[in-house]
Amino acid sequence: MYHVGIDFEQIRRRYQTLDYLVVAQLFLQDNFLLERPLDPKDIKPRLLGHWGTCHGINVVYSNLRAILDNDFTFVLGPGHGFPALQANLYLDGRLAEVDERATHDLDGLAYICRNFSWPGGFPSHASPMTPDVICEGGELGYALGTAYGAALGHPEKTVAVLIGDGEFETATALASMNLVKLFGEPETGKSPNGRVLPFLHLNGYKISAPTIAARKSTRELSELIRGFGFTPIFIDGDDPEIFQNALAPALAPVEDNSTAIYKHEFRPDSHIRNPFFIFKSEKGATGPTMVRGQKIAGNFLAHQIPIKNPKTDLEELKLLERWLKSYHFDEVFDAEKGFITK
Ligand SMILES: Cc1ncc(C[n+]2csc(CCOP(=O)(O)OP(=O)(O)O)c2C)c(N)n1
Ligand SMILES: [Mg+2]
Repeated sequence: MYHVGIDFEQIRRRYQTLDYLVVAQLFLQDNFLLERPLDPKDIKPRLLGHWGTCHGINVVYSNLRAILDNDFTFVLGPGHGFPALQANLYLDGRLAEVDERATHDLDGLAYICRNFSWPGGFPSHASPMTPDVICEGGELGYALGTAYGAALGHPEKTVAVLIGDGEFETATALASMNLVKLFGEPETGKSPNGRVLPFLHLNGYKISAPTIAARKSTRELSELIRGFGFTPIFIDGDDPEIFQNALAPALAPVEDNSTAIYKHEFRPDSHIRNPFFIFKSEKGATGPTMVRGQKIAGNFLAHQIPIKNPKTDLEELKLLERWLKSYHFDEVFDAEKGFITK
């Protein structure tokens, strides 16, 4: 009953498009559609950005978009994943509302890619120039507190917030977990506050080490989160159907369930109080798995630029080309017409 109108395949295609846009921003200064074989001169002279968190951001954002349409505020803790946020804002036309150069044709695509992490262009992190941003995420820790602040006194608002598992080790993020107890139950319609939907991005790694949350058993993590007053909901991997199945019951308005169901909270379809999603995903998923004998995806080495020398090393250039092609961007974007489908 929850899935009327939700096209899982479309969500999956959206991930691919967004992931391509991320990789193109990170690496390319030309040949954005791979109309000819990738050449060293197509690669930016200085590669500066963060890949590892991006697919996960695209997954969470895309699934929220599918179920909530535009009716939510998104707070991004890992602001270093800016290319993913930018890809979503570009694809949805939100960027073009504030920057007329971000068109949905080749010029617009070139504009966002060339100017990512570029002097005078877009910063490498989310920033005040990013539409709708209320938390930069450059200094980790403030995402959850910011989300509660945004929902305070706004019962009409739904604020989704993505917290990195590294960020989850900061004192600020952990202290902000207590805010749930000050917020009442917005879902019942009896609170003056909006709804906060936290997502812990359990990708296992921070900059150069595994995270503490990833070292906990499911039970330990679950009990920790429950102890703060949330209902933990685990989402394992990026399958849109699994993701939507986790989201839908937690987002169902209370009035969809009867008061009787609400009172019997052990009934399987009962209203879920203060959901807290734990989204388990591989760091650097959909990117290169091995580079020069080193494990990249599912490792801390996926955090920043996973292929370091594509401009000077032909083998790495080919690897990057294969990676870009794996997203089949030519099926959604035409050199003359721009986006054919989204
Ligand atoms: C307070 C603070 N400490 C350290 C850093 C440096 N830093 C930038 S990204 C990062 C790793 C973040 O890991 P996580 O939150 O798990 O994000 P993800 O794995 O999704 O990239 C760190 C430690 C920072 N930005 N802010
Ligand atoms: Mg992490």
